[in-house]
Amino acid sequence: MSFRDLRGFLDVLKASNQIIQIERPAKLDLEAPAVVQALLVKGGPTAIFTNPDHPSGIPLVGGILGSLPRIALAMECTIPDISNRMEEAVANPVGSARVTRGAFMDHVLTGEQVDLGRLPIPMHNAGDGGKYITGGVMISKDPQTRRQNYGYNRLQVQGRNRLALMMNAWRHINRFHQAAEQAGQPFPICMAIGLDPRIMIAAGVRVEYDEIGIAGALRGEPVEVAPCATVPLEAPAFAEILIEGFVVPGERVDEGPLAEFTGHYGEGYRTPVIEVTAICHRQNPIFQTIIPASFEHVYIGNIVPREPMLRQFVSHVSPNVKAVHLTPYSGGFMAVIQVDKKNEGEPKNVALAALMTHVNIKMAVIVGPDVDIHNPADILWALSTRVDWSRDVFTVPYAQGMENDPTTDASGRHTKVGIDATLAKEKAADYRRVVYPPVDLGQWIP
Ligand SMILES: Cc1cc2nc3c(=O)[nH]c(=O)nc-3n(C[C@H](O)[C@H](O)[C@H](O)COP(=O)(O)O)c2cc1C
Ligand SMILES: [Mn+2]
Repeated sequence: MSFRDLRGFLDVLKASNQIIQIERPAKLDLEAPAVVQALLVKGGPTAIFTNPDHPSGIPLVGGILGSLPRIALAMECTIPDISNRMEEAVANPVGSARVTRGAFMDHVLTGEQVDLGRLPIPMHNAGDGGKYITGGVMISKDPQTRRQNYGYNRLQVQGRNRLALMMNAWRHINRFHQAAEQAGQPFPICMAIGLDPRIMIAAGVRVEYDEIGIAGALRGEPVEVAPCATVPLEAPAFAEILIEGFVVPGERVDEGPLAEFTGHYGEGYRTPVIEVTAICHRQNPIFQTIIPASFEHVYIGNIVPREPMLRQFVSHVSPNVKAVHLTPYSGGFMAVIQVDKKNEGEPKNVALAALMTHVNIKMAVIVGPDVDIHNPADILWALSTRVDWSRDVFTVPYAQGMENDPTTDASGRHTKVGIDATLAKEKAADYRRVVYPPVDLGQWIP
């Protein structure tokens, strides 16, 4: 079943029992987002709300890429193959294909018609600073090279046609915006909402070229892009909704807080402001959101883009690495590596390599080939039964960490830890793992 847009992927999810349609009216603020979050924590399907309490009648969907089975469906591969597919796509980008008219041009609202209140933009959590667009992909352009960039920036509604734009210092869009602002130029942006999930996966990656090429590689053919209505940018032709506008030079506004991927609230920011010039949408659009601080947030931003790098680093020190995983419930701070060790010291070397892969990786757990790295219970079992805590653990004090991690000091440093949770070789004969045969429960439970 092939797909080229969010609608097509929703059909794939339906066919795989990965989405349920909720017709019962749900409150847009706090209620529908809490239901999506509860589904993500439970595992299993996510939900599309056909009746969120909003006058537009636009359905709300979330959690699309919030589980490994759904990510595998989006990437058309098996779960163990996700990091291979990603590595290949990043190494072999496929340029986009320009079409003259995007489907989003069906309805173009400009001038006085621009009103963000027309869209079902939720307040996700009572601790959030307001209504936020979190599930869209931000498109901008390097004023020097003219290449486009895809990334994520949360947008806080500040009025009918104004949005606060949060950009971390090291983002590509931040560099482009600084150049425009220094020249006193309004900076054009386009927020595309409701996309082919491969575009969403691509936008989470950091590369020095236009990320749409990664989406093309995952698709196996170029992604169609079309000119925006009011800004000099190109957007995915089959996006459900576009919000176009310009960042006003010199202006700043109070923004936040919003649940961060670490599972904690961060401080508020002073951020630039977007003046919206157009809202474009397809016939019967669908509004997509990402629950802030959810597994989906972490999978897109911290896991899928980084697992290929993690595998490269640990495979460099050991040919016996079988699989790697960054875990969603750890905010991507914990790496779990499965090794079929040939030497007793090998797991520690693998842990050292894992901790070097990315500044965010704070904890490396090495397990044996009999441990399912996608099952938290299995990992905790290995930690509980196979670790001798004074021999099998090493710490690296004062290493650079991710500054939003609550354990970091004022300069962003904290202690990293490596744990050898493999069974000691001399114990292997005496401590065989208890295993029951796999069962297809579908055959036993109606
Ligand atoms: C759901 C989600 C929300 C994000 N929100 C923001 C944000 O508000 N500001 C920001 O600077 N980065 C945010 N990020 C991180 C980056 O935008 C993202 O990782 C991207 O790869 C950066 O693109 P770049 O390398 O082109 O700069 C978010 C990531 C995700 C997945
Ligand atoms: Mn980029």
